[in-house]
Amino acid sequence: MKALLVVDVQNDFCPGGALAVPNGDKVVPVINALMDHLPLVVASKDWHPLRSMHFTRWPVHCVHNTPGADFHPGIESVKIKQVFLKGTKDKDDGYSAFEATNVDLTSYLRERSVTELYVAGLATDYCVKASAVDAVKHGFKTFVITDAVAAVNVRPGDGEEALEELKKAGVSLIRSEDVR
Ligand code: VGL
Ligand code: ZN
Repeated sequence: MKALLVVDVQNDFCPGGALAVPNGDKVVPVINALMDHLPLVVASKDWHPLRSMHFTRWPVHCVHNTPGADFHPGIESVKIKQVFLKGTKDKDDGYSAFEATNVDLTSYLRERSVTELYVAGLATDYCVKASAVDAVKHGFKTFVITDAVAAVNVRPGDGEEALEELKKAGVSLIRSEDVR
C-alpha cells in the first residue's frame, strides 16, 4: 500500500504568509494531481500555540485555529483522510509529521498496511526533510517528490543541500510524473 503525505501546505508558508516559502504555492497543483495517483492521502499541519519557544527561532506562524494555519485554499482537502497536527507544544519541536500529537502517524500508516510513503509539500529544508528522514527510520520505503516541494532557503542552497542529505538518508527522489 502506498500513501501520499502532504506536509504543511498552509497559508503562512505560501506567498503573503507569515513565513512565506518562495514559490510555496507552486506545489499546490502538482500535489492535487498526485492525489489521484495514490490510494491514501494524509497531511500534516504545523499547529503552534500562540506562545512557543519555536517563535524565538521563527516569526510567529501557523498558530492553531488561525487562517494562517489553514490549508492553502487551492489544496483539494476533501481528499485528505487524516490531518496530523505537530509543533503543538511550547518548544522548538514538530518539524516532523511523525511528531504529531493528535494521531500517531506510524501507527496510522501501519494499520492501513502502508509500506511506501510519498512526501510532498513545505518546506524542503525543514519539515519535508525531517518527515522523510523519520519515515525511513520507521521502516517505510520513502520518496520525496522533487517538483512538489519548495524550500525556505534561509541560506541559498539549503533546499538543494536538504535533497542531498535525504538521498544519503535512504530517501528516493522522484518526479511527480513518475509517481504511478
Ligand atoms: C516549518 C519552519 C518552521 C516547515 C515549520 O513546515 O517546514 N519550517 N516551522
Ligand atoms: Zn513552525
